[in-house]
Amino acid sequence: MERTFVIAKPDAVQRGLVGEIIVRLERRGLKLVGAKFLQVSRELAEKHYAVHKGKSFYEGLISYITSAPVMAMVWEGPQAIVAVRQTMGATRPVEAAPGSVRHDFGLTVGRNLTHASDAPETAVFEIGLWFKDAELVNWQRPTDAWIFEGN
Ligand code: DAT
Ligand code: MG
Repeated sequence: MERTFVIAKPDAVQRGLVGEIIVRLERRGLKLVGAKFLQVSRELAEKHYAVHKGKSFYEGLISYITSAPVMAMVWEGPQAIVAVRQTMGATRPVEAAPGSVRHDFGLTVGRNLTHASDAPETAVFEIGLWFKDAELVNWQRPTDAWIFEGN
């Protein structure tokens, strides 16, 4: 089963939307296997967003993600990476599909509420960066047979 890393960013926390984001992922059928509420350090932010270093929006992105607490999570399911990105919507809220989190709650790319891993290698890197193995919970959910089947 695939795992992906998700952040409810500072704007989501400040606006009381953490529960809304969790509800949407739970309702989709994804399974929560890790979660922590934390204030992100500059060091962690720089590692997480290393791929964007040097871009025009980099400094703004680092100050945004470190500006207030976040909820960091790991979600599991078939094709979890693409499924979660779809639930979150396109990077720019005005380009995100109606019904997605970024569409339904956002307007600007600098306050787009969530992060979600974009590929299998990124997911492995980000989960390892934010969580220790012992912080991830392997658990059984009897309803899975009613949510997952084949492809
Ligand atoms: P995503 O978060 O959808 O994976 P990304 O990895 O390309 O998007 O960029 C990371 C974050 O950086 C994104 O959520 C918001 C910010 N960002 C991206 N492009 C931007 C831009 N052109 N101007 C301002 N912020 C931007
Ligand atoms: Mg990204």
